[in-house]
Amino acid sequence: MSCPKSGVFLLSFLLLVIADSIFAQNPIITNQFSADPSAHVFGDRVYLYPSHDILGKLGQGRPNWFCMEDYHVFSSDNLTEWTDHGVIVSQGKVNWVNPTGFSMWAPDCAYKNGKYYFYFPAPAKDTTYGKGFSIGVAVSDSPYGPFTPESKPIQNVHGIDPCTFVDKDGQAYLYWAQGNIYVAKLKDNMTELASEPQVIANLPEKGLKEGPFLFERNGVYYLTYPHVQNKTECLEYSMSNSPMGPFKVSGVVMDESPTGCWTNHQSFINFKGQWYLFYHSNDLSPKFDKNRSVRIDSLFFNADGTIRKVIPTLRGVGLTNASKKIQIDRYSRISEKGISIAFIDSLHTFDGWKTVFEAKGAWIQYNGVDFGNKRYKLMNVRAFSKTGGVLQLRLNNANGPVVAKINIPHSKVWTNVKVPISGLKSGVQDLVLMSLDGRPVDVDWISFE
Ligand code: FUB
Repeated sequence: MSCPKSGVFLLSFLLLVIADSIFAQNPIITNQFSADPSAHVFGDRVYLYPSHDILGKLGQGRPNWFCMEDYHVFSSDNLTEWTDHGVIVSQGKVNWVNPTGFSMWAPDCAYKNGKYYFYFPAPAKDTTYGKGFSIGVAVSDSPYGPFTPESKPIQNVHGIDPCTFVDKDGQAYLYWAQGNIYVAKLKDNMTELASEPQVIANLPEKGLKEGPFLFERNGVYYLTYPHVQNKTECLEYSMSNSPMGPFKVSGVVMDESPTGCWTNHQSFINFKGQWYLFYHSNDLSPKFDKNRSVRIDSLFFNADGTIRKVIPTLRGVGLTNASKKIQIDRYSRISEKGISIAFIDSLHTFDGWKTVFEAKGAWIQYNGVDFGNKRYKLMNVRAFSKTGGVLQLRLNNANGPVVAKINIPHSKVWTNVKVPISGLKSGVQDLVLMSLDGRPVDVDWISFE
């Protein structure tokens, strides 16, 4: 969904200057936990509306469960550098929400007629609106807020995981989950239903379904949803020629999490001609899967319109500028032996990861480093080695030409090592860092100047 460019985007630019910048591959948000990503293209930027998992304290919602107090919005114009615009809605500032619920679950945002509508589920303060979750709306003139919450939740809607879809004819639809997946038309004001909620039929009956996200491509409407077929949630989809169905179950977009993260949650965008899948895993909290992190990978369609399964990657999407810190632990490929990825400090996972080289010939490959037209002469390596060790930088693959030899000195602390490079071509390159002597070396990042 796109919207007219206006003064809003000038203001947006000014705000970006003061907002927080984050650079990352997968996971894309590394300054906090983030889950249930709902991504949209508004103007020439991608806006991301995730849930905000926190580690709950005693009295904050249900112990050892999801704990969410507020929502941030993030934006990017290249999918690799994200700006955190800060909190847009929090439980204490919506008068109908239980301020001790800590259950601000999966949200969504839509644009219509010059306004942005942010939809969020939360338990209400009292039972006037029914038990369990209701769904509220907050309205803004810009995609990053300020959002003003409506004083009441949407009438006749009970459940979680709202998703809004505005069709080409301007008709908006609201989808949500409550055991089944429901749909209703929205009125032009986007805050009230225009039709009775109806259960979407023909979806899998066995196993939990939640998190509906609907998008349209070439006249086909894709209803996507996490579904538990076996132990944890897969991302699945159904296709139709109408936003209200009937839908036909069509396949799996992403298999169960390889790390055992019980939930997954998805959104899809087409940005500058490429389709992307936003989803989540528990990268920054491997021992507690209710503290999740948003990821992105590229998505492709078959000629018949069906979706090709997405294999989750650490490398994620987009190019990485050669002069920035290149986190090679978010690799494209890795040798089978003698190398591993670990947290820099397992007690402070937000410090990120390192690559641990432990055998001669072990290598890691990071694709898509953009050297542009600049003539780079030096390589920086942030490394740690108690013994000292020798690494090599190659181009293209593990057998490609050597462009740098890096002697890492033995040290008790992390050290920045600078070495000359030769034979490096301009443009976009795939890089391989390899251990030449097998002595143990940890690498945090590399960069070029
Ligand atoms: O984030 C809390 C809940 O977990 C969401 O509402 C579901 O979709 C699942 O991801």
